[in-house]
Amino acid sequence: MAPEKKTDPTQPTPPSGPGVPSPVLDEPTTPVAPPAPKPSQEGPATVTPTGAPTGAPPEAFAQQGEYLTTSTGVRLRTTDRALKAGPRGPVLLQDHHLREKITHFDHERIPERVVHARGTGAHGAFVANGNASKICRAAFLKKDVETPIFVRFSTVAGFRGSSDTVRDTRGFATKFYTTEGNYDLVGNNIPVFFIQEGIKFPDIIHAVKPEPDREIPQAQSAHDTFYDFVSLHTEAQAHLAWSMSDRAIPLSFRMMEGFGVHTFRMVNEAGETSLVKFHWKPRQGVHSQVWEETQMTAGLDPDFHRRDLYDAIDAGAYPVWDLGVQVMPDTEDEMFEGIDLLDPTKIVPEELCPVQVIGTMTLNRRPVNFFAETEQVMFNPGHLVPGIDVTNDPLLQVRLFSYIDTQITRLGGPNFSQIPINAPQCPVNDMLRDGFHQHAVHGGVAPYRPNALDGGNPAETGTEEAAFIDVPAPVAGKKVRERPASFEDHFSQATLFVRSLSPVERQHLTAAYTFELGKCYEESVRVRQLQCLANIDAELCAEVARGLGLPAPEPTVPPATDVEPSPALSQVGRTWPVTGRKIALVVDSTTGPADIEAAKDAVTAAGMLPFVVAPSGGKIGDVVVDRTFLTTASVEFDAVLVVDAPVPAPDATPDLDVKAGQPTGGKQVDPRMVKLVAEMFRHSKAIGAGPDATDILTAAVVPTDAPGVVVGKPAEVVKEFTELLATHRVWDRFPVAAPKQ
Ligand code: HDE
Repeated sequence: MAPEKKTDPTQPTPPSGPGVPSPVLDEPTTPVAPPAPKPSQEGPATVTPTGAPTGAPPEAFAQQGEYLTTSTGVRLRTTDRALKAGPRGPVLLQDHHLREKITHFDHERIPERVVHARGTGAHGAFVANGNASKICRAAFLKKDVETPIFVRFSTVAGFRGSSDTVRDTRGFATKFYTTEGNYDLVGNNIPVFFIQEGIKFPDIIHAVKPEPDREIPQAQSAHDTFYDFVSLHTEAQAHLAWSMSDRAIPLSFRMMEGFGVHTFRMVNEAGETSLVKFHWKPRQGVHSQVWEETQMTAGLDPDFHRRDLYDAIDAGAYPVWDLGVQVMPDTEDEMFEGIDLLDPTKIVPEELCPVQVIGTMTLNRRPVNFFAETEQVMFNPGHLVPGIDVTNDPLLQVRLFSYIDTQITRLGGPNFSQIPINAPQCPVNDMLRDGFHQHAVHGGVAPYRPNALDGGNPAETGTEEAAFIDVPAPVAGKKVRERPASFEDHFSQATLFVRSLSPVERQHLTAAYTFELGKCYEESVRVRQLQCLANIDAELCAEVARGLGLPAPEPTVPPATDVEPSPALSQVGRTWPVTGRKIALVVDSTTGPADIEAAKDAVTAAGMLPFVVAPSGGKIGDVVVDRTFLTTASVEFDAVLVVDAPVPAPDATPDLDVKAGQPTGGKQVDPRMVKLVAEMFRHSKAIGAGPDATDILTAAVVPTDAPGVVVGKPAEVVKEFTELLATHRVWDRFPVAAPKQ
């Protein structure tokens, strides 16, 4: 137990809460106890796998006591001054604390992940609804069972310090700490993959990572080596189409779907098997940024997604996903409606096989320590529990090898499962011993089987309770380096995806291809990728070719005429809850506090989050200003309501891309506000203005009768916002080119 925090009873409790300025504090001189370690920070188990006490107190590896010590517990008088031969003399080598402090610091970094280096983690819980029990015997999928989980979202290509809002696939990895051991669902936010066989993974990653001569570009696919590879290795084209779509620029981690990608095998109590594909469906909706927003955000707030997730959790707006499965019969050919279920470049459209919800995940706690949890967590698609098994998908098969292997370098040895974030929350009794960073103090003398000296411990379980041997399926065949003929179809699923998009999404897709290929120096690479586009969709190819100033080639494969679009693949056309959407309430220092309160109340009553944005910080009456024009930007909000039109402040930035303080009907308006509104208009976000605030709209060249622009009292505007934001953006405002005749 950590000692209780000491407070000085002679001192009054300082006032706290929103709007109360923080007192300026001196460093306290009375020692106080450190914060209590949370369960996942506690040290290793107090008993060994064979039940012998280890002697380690649970909190052995977190902070204890009130005083600064060395790593071996010796109290220190100071950590500010090195031991020297006289105040002006050289530093003495015998200063143990100095050497320990510097040496530890020198070794604080571990290698970042070879892919998915930049990530953001959160804790939560998964509650099963029991629907899966018909097809799966896993204990954590039984009705009402609640399982602790840890999720890590990531980008694939960028380094650990790269920005959140780059165009990339996002990792969506979930660790379920089940009573039967850890189960890891290590998926992505895109349901197909670039390659069909794991042996090609180093190739695609070498191609997308910064080019080896100059190490540029960072966290981008818009470069020659990437397009050189994907245009030659055409099985990458389906994933590439997804990557060029809005799916690769999500608005928030909270608003992404997740996919297991591969087909897995589930086994029920009766031993019957089914083939399944996993889907995470966000209750918050599936939303993306627009390209210009990603560019702005990457500069204004490179931690945009991380901050968004943690802000939401801190605010109690816990993100929720439903976990669903597409269930397909386990036939000998492992095909469904002509789709090869072992090919990870193919999806099964939801219209052909609906997603059935089997449980719900809520993220409700952020890590206490980023390194200890988010950086040290390790996932492995081979972490399976009884009832869930792999298939022969040749990509998945290689992953089963890679994920353990990489941790040996990354986490410095084979004992990474003992790190608290990775440790299962059920009894562990393995016969793995020793190695770097061994924390368990194993008792007994016989870490081998069979043995009699440790009483036969540990015992093997019956087949029924065991994992990894769920399906004793026969395996036969000649040793060959070949793949099935169905794997040769590289374009039909890209066509399916492209044709399932709404016109505005298609326009974004065209712009993304044109931008990325425009960044390639080599014309031969651009031409080759255009050839792939010709094989996917002639119109898309023609539009991209026009943008590049190159001729559109003829297809080299028969055109896919029988592709049925899958509406489920489009993010447009559905409505979603508006809960938690962020509304900027723009005010002036002269705006009446009652008007601001009324606007805040209307937004809050609609379940959305109001942010008061004013020319300067502090308070207006009793209302706290949440953001100033200096500390925020349009990209932070889903909609703006100009409650009052601010007049230009003396420090208004003069060099904005609007006419600063341009007169509108004789009144000056704040150019920073004009910039914010103009950007939100361009990004097709809802815009509202109070009856006295329309000067801003005029100055921002926003017609009051444009789609998604509302003028009225705050309550009326917010009411319309709830409808406008349900579709996320005002899609009608995007200039969609007329379809070609
Ligand atoms: Fe990964 N992948 N991967 N991957 N992957 C890693 O494991 C690998 C693949 C995915 O937040 C690495 O611990 C190979 C598909 C996620 O910690 C590494 C192949 C999918 C994460 C690795 C694949 C993924 C990783 C790097 C082809 C989606 C981040 C560090 C055979 C279904 C997990 C690490 C986290 C991480 C290898 C393909 C998702 C090197 C060899 C397909 C979400 O082991």
